[in-house]
Amino acid sequence: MRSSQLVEKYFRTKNLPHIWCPGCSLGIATRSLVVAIDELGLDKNKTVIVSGIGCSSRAVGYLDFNTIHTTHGRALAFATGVKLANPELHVIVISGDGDASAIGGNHLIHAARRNIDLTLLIFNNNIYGMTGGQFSPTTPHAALGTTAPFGVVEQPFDLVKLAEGAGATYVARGTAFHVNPLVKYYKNAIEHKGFSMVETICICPTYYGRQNKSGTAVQMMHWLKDSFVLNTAYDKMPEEKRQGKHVYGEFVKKDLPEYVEEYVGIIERLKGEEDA
Ligand SMILES: Cc1ncc(C[n+]2csc(CCOP(=O)(O)OP(=O)(O)O)c2C)c(N)n1
Ligand code: SF4
Repeated sequence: MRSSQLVEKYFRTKNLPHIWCPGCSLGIATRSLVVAIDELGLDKNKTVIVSGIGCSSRAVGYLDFNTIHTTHGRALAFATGVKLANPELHVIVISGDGDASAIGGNHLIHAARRNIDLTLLIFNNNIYGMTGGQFSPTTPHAALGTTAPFGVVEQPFDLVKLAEGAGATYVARGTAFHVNPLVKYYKNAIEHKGFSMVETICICPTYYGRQNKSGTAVQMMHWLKDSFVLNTAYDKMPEEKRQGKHVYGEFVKKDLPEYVEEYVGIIERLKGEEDA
């Protein structure tokens, strides 16, 4: 489908133009989600998109689905309620790196542990964009932020490893440059039964880029292109070529009992015992 048709079908045009900064990649991630939904043929009325608070989370204001713009860090809690109330719905959560892994970190690990059938898309720009460039749990060590004017002294989370370690049954990482694989990961995540997490490496030219002298938005996109390597290719690279490279790809795909099915199953069993 052409972009103009996608906009007509899936966006609340009355809320456009968007307020993201020029060069911000959040629009690319949002468009990739819409393409994934369109290619999967999801029913808009059976699709709920939930977000927290942040630049990333503003996507739900533009998307013409059943949407909830919740509180900072709590999107997964709201999404859990929606899914339990109506298991037939596709429930997709959009969250920033701060939203998902700082204030919302506990919700992330427990949603993953439960293997509840939600799709979490973390738009990771390595910074708190909306509030002016404070460092987040994914800001690289020694990078600058408004709350780290001499460099971050902490080590960052690897969100893929975090989600995998917590029990997520589908885990992938894409980038805002590598759009075709990104759409594929979004589709696979939505189709997966259980907790799925896709991290999308985004760029924030306004706060991360300016503070860290990363260059223009175009130069930051070139950085994504040049430094991210598909995991299967990375595995074959000699050690010396791996320096400075990051990986994207699918990392976890497995089947485990899903939380809502188990929960509903217990209710049905107890009802049967009562009736007997
Ligand atoms: C309970 C609460 N604490 C703090 C805030 C302020 N706040 C709003 S967005 C945000 C961080 C956003 O960063 P991130 O989640 O990484 O999203 P981005 O804006 O970078 O997309 C913070 C701290 C808030 N709205 N609510
Ligand atoms: S502050 Fe950063 S993340 Fe937020 S809209 Fe601007 S470029 Fe995008």
